[in-house]
Amino acid sequence: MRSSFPTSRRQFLIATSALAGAAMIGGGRRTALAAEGDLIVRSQEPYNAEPPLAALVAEPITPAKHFYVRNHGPTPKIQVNDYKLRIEGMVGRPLELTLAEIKERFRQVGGEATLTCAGNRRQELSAIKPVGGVQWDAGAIGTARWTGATLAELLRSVEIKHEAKHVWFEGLDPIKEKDGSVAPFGGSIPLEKAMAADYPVLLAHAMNDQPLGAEHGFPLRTVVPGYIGARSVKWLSKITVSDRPSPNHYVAEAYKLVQSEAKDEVASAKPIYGFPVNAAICLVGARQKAGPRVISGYALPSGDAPSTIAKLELSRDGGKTWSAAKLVGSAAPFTWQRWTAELDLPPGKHDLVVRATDSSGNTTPERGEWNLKGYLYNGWHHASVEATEG
Ligand SMILES: Nc1nc2c(c(=O)[nH]1)N[C@H]1C(S)=C(S)[C@@H](COP(=O)(O)O)O[C@H]1N2
Ligand SMILES: [Mo]
Repeated sequence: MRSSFPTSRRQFLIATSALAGAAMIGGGRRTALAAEGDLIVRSQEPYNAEPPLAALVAEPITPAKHFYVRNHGPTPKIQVNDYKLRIEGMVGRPLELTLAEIKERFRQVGGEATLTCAGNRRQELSAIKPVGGVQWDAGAIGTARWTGATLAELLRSVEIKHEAKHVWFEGLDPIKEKDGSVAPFGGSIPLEKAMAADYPVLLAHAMNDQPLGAEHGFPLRTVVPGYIGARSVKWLSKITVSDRPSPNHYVAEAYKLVQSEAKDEVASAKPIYGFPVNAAICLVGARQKAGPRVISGYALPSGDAPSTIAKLELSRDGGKTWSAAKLVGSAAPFTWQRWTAELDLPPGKHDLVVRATDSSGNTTPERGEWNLKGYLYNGWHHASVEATEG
């Protein structure tokens, strides 16, 4: 029998009550994450890790053990019984909710969305001119099925004042800054995005139908479809409705495209919200026998507006000639799509390149634009392969 949701598998659906029950127990254990070797650790404190690229594209939904972790500070250990989410600011009725109340009072919605770090592929940007920060390969990206209440429904229940324009998020992780001060990680999104009815922003307590793991934000995080991962705040403790973007360091100073650290330049640059169109080659060995083989990777439509991948092209001669690759599975906005291509490589060295175009007409550029913090690299992704005789 055909699925009763032939076109909406990847859309946001009302979650089953079984899940709401399952998510009450467990969670917060590091065992939900990886054994050694499932992730490549980029830094131990704070913990930052990404999967090997071949593992990343093995499945359409990234299992927790292969889901990158991007932490700015220590992972807070939270007792769910002590946990409360506070909603304040430009609201008629400030509110404090336990996790159980968030699950019981609001409709539970589930859907797939890709998270990607703004610093994904920083290694390649660093190759143009070195930048600081976690030196990510192309694995700081993953797609999960998230479940929780919608931010929009929660905000409607607190009566937003008419001058409100932005929604701030604050986490429970104490981050030590260079100047010695300690402050929580924060995010911020425009109110319009917070209220979106399609592809809603979630207050997620489950990832792939399991309670969030400790590293991924247990017990609750935001998931903002289409936006850089930094806006999907983990260990969420506070939501503030305001007429301006959050003054938190990670909104007001970090996560901006700048060429220098000059105060004026940083202050006037806009915070990054949507992620750009992107594509990477993931499964191909650096040395292999000549002959036919299948290679694969991922492509991500731009998150600025609902889009899907329209064209995925592969070159085996460094970008001189291109042919279309095959997109795998169903397409959905704000979600990656995997691709495969069959190649019959003659002996010798080959410079494989991939580029993507989305349905809004955005195309990955030959070279990404250099910026001081190394964000949003989306230049054509190369993989060198040496095919050997016999
Ligand atoms: N509280 C808190 N939330 C956070 C972060 C953090 O350090 N602290 N890192 C952000 C960044 S930069 C990214 S890319 C995503 C990563 O989510 P993940 O670790 O679940 O993959 O979480 C975001 N939310
Ligand atoms: Mo990130």
